This record gives sequence, C-alpha cells and structure tokens, in this order.
Amino acid sequence: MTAPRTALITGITGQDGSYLTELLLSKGYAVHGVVRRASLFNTDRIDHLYVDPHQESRIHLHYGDLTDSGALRNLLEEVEPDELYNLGAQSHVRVSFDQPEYTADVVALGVLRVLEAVRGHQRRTGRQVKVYQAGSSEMFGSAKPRQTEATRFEPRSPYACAKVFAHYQCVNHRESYGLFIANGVLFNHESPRRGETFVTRKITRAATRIKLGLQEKLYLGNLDARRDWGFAGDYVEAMWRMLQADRPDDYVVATGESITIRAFLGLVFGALDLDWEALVEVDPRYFRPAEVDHLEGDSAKARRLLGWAPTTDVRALAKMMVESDLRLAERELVLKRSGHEEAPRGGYR
Ligand code: NAP
Ligand code: G4F
Repeated sequence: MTAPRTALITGITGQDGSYLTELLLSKGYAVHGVVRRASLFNTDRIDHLYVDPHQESRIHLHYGDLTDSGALRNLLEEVEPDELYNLGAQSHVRVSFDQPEYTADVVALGVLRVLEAVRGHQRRTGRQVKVYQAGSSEMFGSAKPRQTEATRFEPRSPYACAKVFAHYQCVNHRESYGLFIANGVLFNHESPRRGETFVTRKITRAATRIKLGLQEKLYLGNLDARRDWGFAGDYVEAMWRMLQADRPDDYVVATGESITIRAFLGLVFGALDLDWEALVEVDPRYFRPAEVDHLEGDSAKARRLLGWAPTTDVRALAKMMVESDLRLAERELVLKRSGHEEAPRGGYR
C-alpha cells in the first residue's frame, strides 16, 4: 500500500483553508495546518474536521506564523510535506491601507520565507515539495478587463503590491532553482464561510438580519465596483489541480462574469423580498484611498490545461449564502427571544 500524500497548509483556519482541507481529506491526504496563536479560539471553520489529537487523525495543527522563518523551517522538517499550499495572508484590501508594513511582512516577505524554507529542505533531503501560491486578481488593479495570464499587473493597494512581489518571487524561485511552484491568480471567491468584513458576506449577513428584525440598516462604501465572484469550493479544486499538473505554471481562475455591488445587493435583498435601496446607506468610511473598478477574468488556460470549470455562478452563490445566513439569523433570533441578546456588531467593519 502506498503511503498517503501529505499536505501542509498555511492559512488553514481561513475560508479557503477550510474547503481545501475538506478536499484533501476526501482524497486521502494527511493534512497539516499552520495556526496562529490567538487569545480566543480561531479554528471555527475547521472544527468540524478536527479530531482530538489523542485519537487517530489525518488532520494535524501546528502553531506557526508567516513572519517566523525558524518556525516555517522546523515545520517542513517535521511534516515533510509533498505539497505546500501557501494561503496565509492579511487578506483584507482596505485593512492593508491601515497596516501596509504588516501586510507586506506577511503577504510579500512571508512568501519569500516559505520559498527559502522549501529550497533549503529540498537541498538537504532531496525530496520535492510542490508549492501553491495564493495569488490574487487584485494584482491586476486598474488593468482593463477581461484579465488573463498575459495582462500586466497594475496594483492599487499595499495588499496588491505585496501579492505582486510574492508572485514574482515564486516565478524567480521556479526559474532559478527548478522548484515546482504554481501561482494561482484567483478572482474573488466567496461562500457561507467568507469573513464577515468582505462585501458579499457583509451583505448576506445584514440582509438576513434585517429580514428577521435584528438590524435596521446596512452601511457600505463604493457600490459601483464590479467583481467576478465565484464559489470558494470550486476554487480550491483548481489549486489542487495546479499541483497535479506535469509542470508548474501560472493560472487565472475566474467565472468570466462580473457584476456590480449594486447588482449583488439586488440579488440578495430580492431573494428576501426586501428593497435594498431603502435599507442600504453609503458611508464614506468604507471608501478606499484607491479603488479597483472592474475585475473580470478569462480562465481559458485553466479550463484547457487543468480541465477545471466553475460549478456555481453568482446567482447560485448569493442564494447559497442567503440560505446559510438566514439559518444563522434564526438562531440569533431564538437566543434574543430567550433573553440572550448579543452585543451589537461593531460599525468598525
Ligand atoms: P482569509 O479567510 O482571510 O484567511 C486567511 C488565513 O491566513 C487565515 O487562516 C489567517 O489566520 C491566516 N493568516 C493571517 N495572517 C497570518 C500570518 N501572519 N501567518 C500565518 N497565517 C496567517 O482568506 P481566504 O479568503 O481564505 O484567502 C486565502 C488566500 O487566498 C489568501 O492568501 C488571500 O490573500 C488569497 N486570495 C483570496 C481570494 C478570495 O477572494 N477569497 C482571492 C484571491 C486570493 P487567522 O484565522 O488566525 O486570521
Ligand atoms: O469584498 P471586498 O473587500 O473584496 P476585494 O477588495 O475585492 O478583495 C477580495 O478579493 C481579492 C481578489 O480580487 C482578494 F485577493 C482579497 O484577499 C479579498 O478576498 O471588496 C469588494 C468591493 C470593493 O470594490 C470595495 O470597495 O466591494 C467594495 N465595497 C463597498 N462597500 C466594500 C464595502 N468592501 C468591503 N469589504 N466593505 C464594504 O462595506
């Protein structure tokens, strides 16, 4: 019997980390994940997969951080992964304007630390570690749609600049040292597990809470930007396929359809029989110093070479998120009616 393949995931506690873990476990992998130390539990998205370490399990969690090279090197020695998925990031574009240096440390230098740890490990052991780097359509910034692998990067935020640095470091390590490194250039992808400060989830959470009388209004920033929104479950499949290809390469992953925030509001509030124009207000605090107006990807290369295709369009995605958040709001309502009202959710987001 051949030994199961082993994957190491940075960012395992994030949206994509949780879907990728499910996918890899279903394929028989042993999955090791890097978890940041936090003062509260931060493993909500993978708790349903985690098994008590005192029992036999194929998922293993380790403390670590992309700012800590020593910890990354030690983890590679300990885990000896066949595949490494680098998903860890300060991934919020607006926040990157407030924390540019920290964002660059994690998103740009963090990748370099991973690559150098892999290079050293491979040199010492002779074992190949295939690397997936979580690149972003945000790197295209103000470049005209539809964006492809050949489109020039025109980044518009500290986050995007850091991802561009990471992208080229990966290309450079691939070409200089012959490492197997694939850059995924993924367009926005969402799910019921999306962080609540990203616009789609902020909208589905608020609309469902408004529907049940738990909230009165929703405050947003720029409603005119267009995004190509896909389902995170589909996109982790593309990540895995990139590491199964014969040779490492760079791929755009997108649905090919973009809509505005306004249109997404229409889908979500419409599904709940609510009039969004009466319930949503624009608050300039959510504007960004520079905006990315229109992202719409052409994923022909991934479709042709990886056999990848999305299963979920933006309408099905909105419906999935509304249904999930409605259940969450119903639970909140039950708690409220039994006198366990939660503190109001902050306008900080
Ligand atoms: P996410 O939900 O924000 O998850 C980010 C993950 O990174 C979390 O597990 C987080 O840990 C971890 N992390 C943050 N800082 C870290 C550090 N210093 N060291 C180690 N881990 C750290 O993001 P996502 O949506 O799953 O995205 C996954 C990756 O794809 C990110 O690199 C993101 O930039 C990129 N990406 C996302 C999209 C998208 O639309 N979702 C599109 C293109 C690219 P905590 O749980 O402790 O915060
Ligand atoms: O949901 P967002 O914050 O996503 P954004 O900035 O496109 O970034 C996401 O996708 C990238 C891929 O292209 C990832 F790399 C990145 O990690 C992240 O996952 O904002 C989408 C749009 C923006 O134009 C923003 O200005 O929605 C607009 N928006 C309007 N009001 C808002 C809000 N965004 C947020 N987060 N909150 C608002 O209230």
